[in-house]
Amino acid sequence: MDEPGDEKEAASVDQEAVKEAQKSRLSGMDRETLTRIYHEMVLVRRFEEKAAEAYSSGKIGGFCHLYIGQEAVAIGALSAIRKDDYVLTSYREHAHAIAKGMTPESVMAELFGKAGGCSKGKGGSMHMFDSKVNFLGGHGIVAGQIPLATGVAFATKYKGTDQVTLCFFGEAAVNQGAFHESLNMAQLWKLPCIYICENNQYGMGTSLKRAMSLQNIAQKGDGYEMAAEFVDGMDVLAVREATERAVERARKDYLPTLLEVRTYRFMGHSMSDPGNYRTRAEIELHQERDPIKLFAASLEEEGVMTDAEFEEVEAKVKEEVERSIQFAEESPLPDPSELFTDIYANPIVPSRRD
Ligand SMILES: Cc1ncc(C[n+]2csc(CCOP(=O)(O)OP(=O)(O)O)c2C)c(N)n1
Ligand SMILES: [Mg+2]
Repeated sequence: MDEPGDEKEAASVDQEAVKEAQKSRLSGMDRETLTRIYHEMVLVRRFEEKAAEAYSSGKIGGFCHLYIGQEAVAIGALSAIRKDDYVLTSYREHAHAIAKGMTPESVMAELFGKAGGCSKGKGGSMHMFDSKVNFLGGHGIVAGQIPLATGVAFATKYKGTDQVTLCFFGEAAVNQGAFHESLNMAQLWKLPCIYICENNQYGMGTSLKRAMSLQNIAQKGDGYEMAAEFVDGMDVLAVREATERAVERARKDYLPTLLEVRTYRFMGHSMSDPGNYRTRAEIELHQERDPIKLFAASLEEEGVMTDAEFEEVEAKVKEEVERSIQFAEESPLPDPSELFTDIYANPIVPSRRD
């Protein structure tokens, strides 16, 4: 690593550059869209802060991977698609689920393992799913969603629709064969799939630098002659714009795109991660480029939102999150009769022990 002092300076210069770029982008956008994007970013941040509290007090169990720090990626990309487009992602999916139109109530109740959850309380944090809004998971197997999304894109093209599929995954998934096989097929068959690599620079406790030979992920698109872009994942509007370009390519010409979106997770890999593999100073450096603070600063400096309006968003979000907690608390546990419903394998349940 370079001298920490140098990095710090680079980070603050970068922050100014991002703000300037954001400000020039938002000048062409309407106020309502900008406010909605900001609202969604704050909603998913506060939602997960509350989920972390509920986890610590034992109300949520099992695995729980938070998205705090990465909000600009899901919110920016999903702001560029239509309601009938498809989204698939990994286990770090609470934000994508909510941004795709699932209610905070159905996501929080799923975290609590309650019957009112989107997967009837049987999936938990990693298995958010709602086919009504074309959100097809929440997948626990690293890279498992990539061939599935490729198949969804194949299906939409086969049916002759102009829907696109967004497929999100972490940078560690790029080392899996499934990534390469899918990109090869998508380019060869011209499938309207947008592959969005959320490069948060760590796969659990392993730094990208220790695990990947070619770390320029966007460049890997060249191996398949696929259009690819590197995007600043702390700038919500940069993510939105890059996704818009990819969406146009996919809708008009059925062409796939690979986006490498550089981001950073502020929390551990999961709620049980002690985080010994990185320093507090490193985390703080990235927190200076907090995507929500950067966007808020741009909105304020350009006169899009006032202090009173920022407070209004916080108050509204607080209510929304409180409602989701109350819904989750009050929702019943799944009935034991649900134990064998919605599962692949048909269990042979012996009626008596022989
Ligand atoms: C096939 C497979 N191998 C290993 C694991 C264990 N595992 C869970 S998350 C993870 C790291 C994935 O990192 P990345 O793809 O960068 O996503 P991030 O967690 O950073 O969002 C690993 C190795 C798994 N779930 N599936
Ligand atoms: Mg990662």
